[in-house]
Amino acid sequence: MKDNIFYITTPIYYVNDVPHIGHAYTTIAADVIARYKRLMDFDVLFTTGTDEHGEKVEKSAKSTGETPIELANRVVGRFKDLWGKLDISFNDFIRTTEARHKEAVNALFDMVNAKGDIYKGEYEDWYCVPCENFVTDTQLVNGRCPDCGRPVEKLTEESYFFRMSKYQGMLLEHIERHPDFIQPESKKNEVVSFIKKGLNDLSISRTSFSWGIKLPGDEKHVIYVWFDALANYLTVCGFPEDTERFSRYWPADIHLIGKDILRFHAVYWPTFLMAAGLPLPKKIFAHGWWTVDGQKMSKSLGNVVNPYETVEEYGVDVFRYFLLREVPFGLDGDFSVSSLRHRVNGELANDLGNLLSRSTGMVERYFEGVIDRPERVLVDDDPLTELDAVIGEYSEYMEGLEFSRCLEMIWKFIGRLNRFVDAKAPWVLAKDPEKREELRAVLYLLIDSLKIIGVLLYPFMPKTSVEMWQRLGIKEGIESIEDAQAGITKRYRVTKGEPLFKRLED
Ligand code: ME8
Repeated sequence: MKDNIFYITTPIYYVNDVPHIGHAYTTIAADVIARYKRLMDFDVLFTTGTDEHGEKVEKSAKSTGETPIELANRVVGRFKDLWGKLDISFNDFIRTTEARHKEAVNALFDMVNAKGDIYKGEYEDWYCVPCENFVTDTQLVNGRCPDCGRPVEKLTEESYFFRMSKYQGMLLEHIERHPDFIQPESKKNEVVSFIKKGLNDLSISRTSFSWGIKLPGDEKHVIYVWFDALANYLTVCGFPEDTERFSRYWPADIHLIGKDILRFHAVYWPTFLMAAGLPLPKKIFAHGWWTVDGQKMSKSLGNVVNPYETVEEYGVDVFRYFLLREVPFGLDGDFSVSSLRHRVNGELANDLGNLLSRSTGMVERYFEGVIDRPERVLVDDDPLTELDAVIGEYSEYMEGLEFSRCLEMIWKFIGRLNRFVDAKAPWVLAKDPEKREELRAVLYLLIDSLKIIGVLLYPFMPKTSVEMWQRLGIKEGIESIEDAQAGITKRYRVTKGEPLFKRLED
């Protein structure tokens, strides 16, 4: 077994909605990190799943005339299907209605209870059903939910409470001592000022509906959906039974989430874990939100980007590339077909696609498709002398989740190679029989560079990378960053094939 261990999670998505671009974004980003870590020879646990309990799902099922589990069974298929289409390489898919999860939630509850941090009381406050969140009077904005702006309901009920207030100081101290715990920085600051305003105890059970995990010892209550959902991160790594697996993977290296659910992950979750005496995740990274053509995405505006249709129309790798290239990870971004088209035509079809087709085309034309590694170095201005720097920057950006800068840097290298072709003008060298070895060296170097680009792009565009390798005649799979070394392949047998990316017309 590998010693390098890496555990990354996505949120588990509510089954009352079908998957949209937002869900796809988080999941693709997590996939890019998981694939990168595997290239770096890590034993990766990458998990996703669905959040199936709670009032919101119960209400939604009522409106569609299904039972909650029927609704969940139907919608979970949509998520799994989409992850297949988007080449998401998760290792485990958790549904909160599974028996293993109930066991984990009960165990976590018992640990917190044993600490004396759960007590029975009476709850009265505003509740936002879409957010599954209680809101105090002072948090309301114009009488509505401060997060989503929708109307809230007044709820009074008997409830069990978690002594979250007790952990305020410990949590602040943890955040201070672990500067990477909440990222990006701006989001961390928001969390810190929220905590400093004072943490209340948290109601963690409900009696007003029944779709959830029953509270151990008081079956009238169901466990609050966020207590239930957050525990999924423990369930998937074997908690509580499989202690070997649990100690191997927990704590998680990254919980990747959208900024909308940061408070649950950066305040509630760590305090639950502190109470249970379990280690905290190493990093919680909150990315930004997508708007569409400058507007908030919403069902009523009818502008929700459907990832199935986008992939059908443009291809999976174009979608993956666009989402990670367009917006610095952590900031909000805007989805528009015109900027997608612009990137496809410029960066994918022109810069990368052309480099591959002109390089393989010349090997076909001048060497009947077979290029051998030259014996001597004959080329000046060799772009591969910059390879160490490229790989160094690549790792730095990937570790920092700076995907757009990483891609930008790879494209700088692609640009450098395109300029190298123009400067060397192999079509001129080909006319002079005495320059045959120099021509071979130039073309070998280009093909070798394309192999390396295939490795670097693999986390982002796995299908494209594999296709590039196939065109270069490499039979092995892309497995390790070690594959991004220059000059180890003795012979390439290339085929030019169709353009890698089709240009998109207006
Ligand atoms: O919150 N832009 O599930 P959810 C970017 N079940 N990302 C977006 C987005 C947008 N416009 N809209 C949604 C839940 N997302 C809970 C999570 S975890 C223990 C429980 C993404 O189905 C983003 O990652 O509402 C956000 O955090 C997630 O979808 C919310 O998914």
